[in-house]
Amino acid sequence: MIEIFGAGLVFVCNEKFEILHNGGIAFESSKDSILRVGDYESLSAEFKNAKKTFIPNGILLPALINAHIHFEFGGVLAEFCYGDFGKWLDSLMENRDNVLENDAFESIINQGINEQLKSGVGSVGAISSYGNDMEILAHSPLRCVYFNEAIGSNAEVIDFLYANVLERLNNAKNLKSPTFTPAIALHSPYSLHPIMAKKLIELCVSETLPLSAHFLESPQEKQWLTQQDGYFKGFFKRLANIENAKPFYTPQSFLEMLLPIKNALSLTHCLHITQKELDLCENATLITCPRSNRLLNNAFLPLEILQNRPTAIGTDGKSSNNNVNLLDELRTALYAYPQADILELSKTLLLGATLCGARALGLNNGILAKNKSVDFAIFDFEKPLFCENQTHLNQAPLHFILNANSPTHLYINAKVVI
Ligand code: MCF
Ligand code: FE
Repeated sequence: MIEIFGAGLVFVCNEKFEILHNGGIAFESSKDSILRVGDYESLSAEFKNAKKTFIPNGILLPALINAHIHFEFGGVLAEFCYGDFGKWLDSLMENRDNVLENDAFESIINQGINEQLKSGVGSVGAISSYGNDMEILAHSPLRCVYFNEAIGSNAEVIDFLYANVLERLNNAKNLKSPTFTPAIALHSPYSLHPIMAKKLIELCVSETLPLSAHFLESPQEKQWLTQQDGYFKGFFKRLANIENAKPFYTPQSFLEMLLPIKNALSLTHCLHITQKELDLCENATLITCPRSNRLLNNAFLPLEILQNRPTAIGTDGKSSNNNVNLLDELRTALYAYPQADILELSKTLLLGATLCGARALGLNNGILAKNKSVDFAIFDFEKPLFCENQTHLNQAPLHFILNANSPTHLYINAKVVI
């Protein structure tokens, strides 16, 4: 059976941010491939026997994509220190075990998943440091790119740590499905030994796995990689008792290491990236997490970068946020750039939560187009989000970010979720 869903406004989420009035999408029940996108009346005429749903005051758009989230830290309330990256990392190292060894672990992960679905998120880039959230995510309705994170700078235990990443990756491969993609995360240039990084990059290349890394997030990381000095010098002395620790990479050598990657590659944060470095990683999609960046690093991704590079958006974990609601993240981002034209910014941010999210994760969704995955959401409103006489200057993307709360319909992988 063919199904048609339509709404007063459709955000196609292609690069030019096309908006259809009284538009819709058609697909075959349970087949994860959009058949047609267009005018609702025309679709209804073409597929006469289709099952039809039309929401007059609704906005139909691709299901949102939270490109960077740590579900495992979902139990954090006020345990970590904000306002300075060094203080945050110290507080995390001190409290990590308390936070993670929680009897309510399963319900914490499920809460995070429900928070995604309830805000219209259909896909996530889930960074997992330990693997405990793997089974729950694999069996959830979310489409999940599951990044098994590698971390460790001590060469003596690198074999053990590498074996641990491989074990988690293999477990994830056994759970692979159309909605669960195993992937690799390199935690960051300051925390990962190059022996392990290189092996994992080779693996990503040979098995075409998506790869993600935190990159140039803090002034401390920048100072460490470019001047071999500052907070991280003390960090390695305290943590590993290394007297004269040296960074493993410069920003440039880290990026050069990633050049062979031809499939999905994402770099999260990048608050301190230079133009030269941006040119060196043209194969990467940036991911920005505005609230996390404000809380840990007192900064937002520079507007020129947000506007000129395809940038996905994520909430990060509750380890650096008050919640993992992507709509709240979009609202914060809207207020973070007062120098930007607010309507253009709204479109950029919505593409960050759809089209660019899909690019970051290597997914076939994030846009309403023929042959793309049937991942969409409809949000209904009491009134239309635009005035009839203003169709030439449609501010609906802005009003959507301001007012969207919870979808009335959410489809993932051609299956109804809400
Ligand atoms: O993205 C933020 C800030 N930057 C780095 N790491 C994390 C973030 N949120 C959670 N983390 C985790 C990371 O996955 O914190 C630990 C890792 O498990 C840091 S260990 C140096
Ligand atoms: Fe993160």
